[in-house]
Amino acid sequence: MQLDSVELFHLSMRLKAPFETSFGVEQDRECVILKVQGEGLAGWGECVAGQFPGYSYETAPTAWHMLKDFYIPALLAAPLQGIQDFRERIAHLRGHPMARAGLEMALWDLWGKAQGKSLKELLGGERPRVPVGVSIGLQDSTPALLQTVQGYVDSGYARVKLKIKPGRDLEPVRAVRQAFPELPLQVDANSAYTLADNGTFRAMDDLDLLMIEQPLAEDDLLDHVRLQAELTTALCLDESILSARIARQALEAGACRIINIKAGRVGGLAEAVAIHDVCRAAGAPVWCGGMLETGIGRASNLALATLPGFTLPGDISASERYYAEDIAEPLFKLNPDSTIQVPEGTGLGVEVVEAALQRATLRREVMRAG
Ligand code: NPG
Repeated sequence: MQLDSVELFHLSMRLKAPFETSFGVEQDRECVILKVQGEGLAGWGECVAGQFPGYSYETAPTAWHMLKDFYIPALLAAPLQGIQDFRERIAHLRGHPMARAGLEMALWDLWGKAQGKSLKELLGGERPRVPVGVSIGLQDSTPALLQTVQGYVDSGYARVKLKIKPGRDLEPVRAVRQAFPELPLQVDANSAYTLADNGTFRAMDDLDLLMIEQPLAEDDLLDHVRLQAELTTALCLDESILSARIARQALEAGACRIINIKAGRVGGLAEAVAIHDVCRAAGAPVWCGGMLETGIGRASNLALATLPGFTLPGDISASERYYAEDIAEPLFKLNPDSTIQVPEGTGLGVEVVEAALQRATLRREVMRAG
């Protein structure tokens, strides 16, 4: 396929409510949107690197640099034979998985449109809709948290994830469990603890949680093995799982029993599918994580979550949970059974609203082939 150009957009979008995690508060979410054009078609992708290096070392500006100076020149250097061709061209470049995943997503969208297939079909997905939950950031007080949980339960979410950090963990999580005894509930620490905090997690073992996500450092599989051995609750790894190889090793070692898959974190949808396959072979359930994506990235997450190993609800909430104005249509709505319909159209199956995109754009640049 002959490609003509790649356009980069650095966006800042105001979240409906600030989102607080153990690494900071986000009110305006930044990301980089990619538009790849060729043969009269356009493919869109979303790079999830944000404003500051809290979740990962990548930021929207570091992604911009990698895209502009390395990945896009490699892509535009020759006609594209397929996704694997792109992956091979950049395989010698170390790190920056979010930057490469954003561009790869745009290529999947373009490829799907060229083939007349949806992303779900290209990935080998099965289901027309996927089970979803909601992730709730740290709240100012326990009453505020209970109210927020109640609001999401009332709007139909059948699974809730709570963010925790040292000092804001047992008491609020216990209160939610007490108020919602039957609610499928899980917690996410975003690496904020060490093994010395094992007492906190032992106490959580009594709260009937679906899982405890990423309690310890990203590069610390060994202590996760030790912690998992002390608990009956399953540990789930997110930040630690950077590739299919690490996923296999983490499961083999017993560092976790569940894996959160984010295509952005692992360098793209192809690697995400490889992780899914490793987990499925090992009998470990997976679910699709979220990074507060716009409708572009959420369409990609929905397609990924149709693969058969995604047996747990994803962090893929309805559009209205995130932004006053999204940049893609149609908006995703929550069904009464806490699922979301997966787009059926070709590629990602969403249309970008260019006026809304422009309103959110901080800077824009076009790079052309040859
Ligand atoms: O619904 O997209 C969503 C948010 C899910 O909690 C969520 N994401 O650590 O998984 C995470 C967290 C996150 C958000 C991480 C933004 C980084 C940036």
